[in-house]
Amino acid sequence: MKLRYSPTSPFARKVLITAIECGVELELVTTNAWAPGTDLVQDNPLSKVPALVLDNGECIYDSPVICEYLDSLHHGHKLIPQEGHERFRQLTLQALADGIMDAAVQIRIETTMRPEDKRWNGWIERQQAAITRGLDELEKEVGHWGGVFLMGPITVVAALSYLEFRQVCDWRNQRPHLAHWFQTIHNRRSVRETEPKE
Ligand SMILES: N[C@@H](CCC(=O)N[C@@H](CS)C(=O)NCC(=O)O)C(=O)O
Repeated sequence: MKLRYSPTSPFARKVLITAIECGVELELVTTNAWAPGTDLVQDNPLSKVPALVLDNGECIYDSPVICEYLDSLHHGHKLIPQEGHERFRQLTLQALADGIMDAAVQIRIETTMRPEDKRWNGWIERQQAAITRGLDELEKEVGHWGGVFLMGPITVVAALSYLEFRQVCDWRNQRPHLAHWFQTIHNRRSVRETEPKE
């Protein structure tokens, strides 16, 4: 299986952590989704990474779908509970952290790719407000995650690291519980070995 990814993408980071937690080996193929004429579109018509190309040539995309697929490949403790309330709690936490990453990526596009005279500050402020509300929700919820590293918290790690990596905001300020949890989780191999790099 080949993962088309970028070492700076928080969505790809989520998949890399998940693969390690599931004990699944992936061949990594660095792909620039923005490169004009990229062949990524043959695998993912949306031209986004991550995209997982299976051995039979089929492609699975959108990081939540890839993670669910990887979780289906092992018989150990599932990162996404298969049924019941806890399943939807994990999926909702994943959606919240994915939303924070989406908003952070939007800010980055707006501030580094869009020509300065075409920037829309109202759009940046809207994304920042969504990130702030999302982080406040995480600070309230973090005490309920327990010691297990399931799909929700995995996505939160990818989101918080990305905010720091791209200096989107100082999320630790005024969020001591989240900061403490993040510090603790950093000792995990899957987290240490997948740090974003330029
Ligand atoms: N919902 C997608 C988001 C993936 C995404 O936005 N990837 C970015 C990189 S961080 C990308 O490839 N952007 C290229 C583009 O938007 O054209 C997922 O969860 O996989």
